[in-house]
Amino acid sequence: MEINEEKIESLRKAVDKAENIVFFGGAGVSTESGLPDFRGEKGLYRQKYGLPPESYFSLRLLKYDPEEFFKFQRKRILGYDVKPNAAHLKLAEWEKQGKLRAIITQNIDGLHQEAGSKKVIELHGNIKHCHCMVCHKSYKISAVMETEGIPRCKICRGIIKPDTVLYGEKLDVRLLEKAADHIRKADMLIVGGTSLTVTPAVSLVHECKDKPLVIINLGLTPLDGRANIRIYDKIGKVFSAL
Ligand code: CNA
Repeated sequence: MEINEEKIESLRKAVDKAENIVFFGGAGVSTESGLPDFRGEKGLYRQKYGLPPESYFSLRLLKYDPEEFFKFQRKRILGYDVKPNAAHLKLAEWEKQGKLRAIITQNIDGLHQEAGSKKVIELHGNIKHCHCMVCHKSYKISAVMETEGIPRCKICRGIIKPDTVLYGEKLDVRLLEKAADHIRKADMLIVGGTSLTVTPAVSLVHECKDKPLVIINLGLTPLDGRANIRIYDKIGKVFSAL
C-alpha cells in the first residue's frame, strides 16, 4: 500500500506543534515486531483452536484447566523473541524530546519499555512478570517458560500466573483514572493499532475533547468518524515516514 503523503504531512505538522502528546495503543503496535494481534487479518482470533479464542485468555480456563492454559500461553503468547519496531522507537524518542506525556497501552509485551519509554501505563499488565496466586511471591516469566505443566511456587506450591489481566478479572481502577487524566491533560491524542473494541478503550478515547485526535489503524474502529486525522496504514511504517 502506498503511503498517503498528504496525511503524513498533516500528522507531521500536528506532531511538531504538540508538546504534550498521549499515545493510546493496542496489539497492532506490535504486529510489525512479529506478534500477532487478536482481531487483525492474521490475528489469534482467526486461527483455529479447540476452544473459542477468548477462553485461552480467561481466568476460568486457568482455574479449571490450568494445563491447557499454560500450554497455550507457552506456545502462543510467551514463546516469541521479539524486538521493538519503528512505532515503539519513535514514541520513546518523543518522550526523550519532552513531547510525550504518556503511553497508555493494552499490550502486555513490554516492548515500549524495551524501546526506552518510561512513562508507560499498562492497562492489561505485563507478561514478563509473574506472581504466585496464593502467597504472591514474584517470579520472572522464566518460571513459566522453563518449566512444564503447571508452574508452581517454590514456597507454597501455589500456581504461578503471569501479571496480565485475563477475561474475568477486573482492571485496576487507579490505573484507569490515571490514564483518563493523562488524556484529559494532553494537547493531542494518537490512537494506534487497536480495534477499540475491548472495554474501556472507547470510553478512554472519549476523554479527549476539543483536542486533535489521530487514529492510525489498519482496520476500522468505532471512533474513526471523530478523528481529525485518520490513517489506514501500518503504524510502524507511518511513524518511520514522520
Ligand atoms: P485487536 O482487537 O487485536 O486489534 C488490533 C487492531 O490493530 C486491528 O484493528 C488491526 O487492524 C490493527 N493492526 C494490526 N496491525 C497493525 C499495524 N501494523 N498498524 C496499524 N494497525 C494494525 O487488539 P486490541 O489491542 O484493540 O485489543 C486489546 C487486547 C489485545 C488486549 O487485551 C491485549 O492484551 C491483547 N493483545 C496484546 C498483544 C500484545 O501485547 N502484543 C497481542 C495480542 C493481543
